[in-house]
Amino acid sequence: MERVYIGLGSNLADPAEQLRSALNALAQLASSELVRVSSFYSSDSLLPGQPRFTNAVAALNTDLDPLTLLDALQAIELEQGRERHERWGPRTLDLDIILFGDRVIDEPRLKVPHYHLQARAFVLYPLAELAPHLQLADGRTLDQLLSDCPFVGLERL
Ligand code: A4P
Ligand code: MG
Repeated sequence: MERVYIGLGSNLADPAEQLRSALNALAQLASSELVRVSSFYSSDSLLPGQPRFTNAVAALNTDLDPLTLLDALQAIELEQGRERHERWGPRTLDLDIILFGDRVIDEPRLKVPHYHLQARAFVLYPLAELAPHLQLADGRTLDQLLSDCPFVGLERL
């Protein structure tokens, strides 16, 4: 099994409920075990004119290969996110693979570590709850990333 960190985000009218549904689906993924979930955090959207987001990070152990996991995450997004697509735009449910073990993946459909990791407090701070001593494959520590990305505008729910 490999340890994977998944970023969850929603800006539906009840985003926390959207995240809880997604976590239920993650808990039922084949060949995988949902290990821990961070607190939920609220922050303004990076996309102008959209409602605030709720974000969290989940730790998953899995035997799935990365693209199979991505397929599964996209199926969950479609099942639970698409229904209200028109109402809120495309950000109803976003499931991102933040880290997949120590792997560095650079495929058209999948870039790991997630490309915006270092710039996003709403990913870094929940990740730090689950893996405070994490070190990336390139040697950067989570501590370094956190010190470059202040806890500004983030509200722990
Ligand atoms: N893809 C490549 N790498 C990955 C990966 N590591 N994990 C590809 C998941 N998917 C990955 O994704 C587009 C394509 O990225 C996928 O088909 C997959 O093959 P998407 O989720 O359909 O599109 P997207 O979400 O618009 O792209 P992205 O980059 O995830 O959007 P952003 O930049 O994350 O913007 N503000 C707050 N406060 N909180 C948020 O969560 N999120 C966004 C979304 C904007 N503002 C936000 C938040
Ligand atoms: Mg995404």
